Amino acid sequence: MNITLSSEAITRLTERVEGAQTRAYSIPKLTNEYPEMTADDGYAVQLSLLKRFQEQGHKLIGWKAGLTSKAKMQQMGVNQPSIGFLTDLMFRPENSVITTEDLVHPKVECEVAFVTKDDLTGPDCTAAQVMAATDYVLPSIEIIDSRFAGFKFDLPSVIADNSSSSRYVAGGRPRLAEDLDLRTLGVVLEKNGEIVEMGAAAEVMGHPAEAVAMLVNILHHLGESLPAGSFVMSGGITAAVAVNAGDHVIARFQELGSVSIRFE
Ligand code: OOG
Ligand code: MG
Repeated sequence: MNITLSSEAITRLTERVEGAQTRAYSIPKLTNEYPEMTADDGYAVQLSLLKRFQEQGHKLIGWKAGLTSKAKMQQMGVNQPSIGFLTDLMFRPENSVITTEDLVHPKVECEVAFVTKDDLTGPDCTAAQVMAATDYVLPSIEIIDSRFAGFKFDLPSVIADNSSSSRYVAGGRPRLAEDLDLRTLGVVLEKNGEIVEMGAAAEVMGHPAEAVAMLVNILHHLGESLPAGSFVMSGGITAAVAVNAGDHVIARFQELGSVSIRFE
């Protein structure tokens, strides 16, 4: 790990990100104050945030990979993937209503989610190992919400902000991964009845299981592994779409059914 921040700075930044996440206000990106900050510094803040949430009773449900498709990297101007943690308090049931007052400037993404049945560990985890350890896959919508002003950030800052994680919804029809061709699996994203994005899951690193393998290898770098029973989101297939109060979003996945969510 290439850590340049002092432990005092990590604590300060953890508190700053926690305040912005829990009270929904935007802050300048962290590299304005710490220009030398590295991606590993970002992970040090992210893991300290996770520890804080766990001390408050939040349960770790799994992890998500982010910036795993060209569409997402181009949209955000960051050319490397990142990961973030997912807790029970961030989960929302299918068809439920998400309050935008609790969020800064939410966007939605359609992602293939994996539920694992065996432990996975890096540093050399492969997509084949991920497929073998997968119990089932299911369609999901991630609601991301950068806490940085203008939704603009760089890699160290976005990692510290838990890779913009805020809410996630899963549902549709869970399927065995081996029964599907996860590369050619299509998705259409509709907002208020209009198609706003579409793509195939191969947009995510050629195969979404590659993104999960990469996530496991980053976890190893952080001294962690992925236990059996984890819920993992593999990253937005298309660009993310901004949503406001009153919007209704539905992600229609080939083979996996659809997932929908409303905003108020
Ligand atoms: C970072 C999170 C990206 C994804 O699926 O690519 C992400 C961001 O774009 O704010 O969750
Ligand atoms: Mg995402």
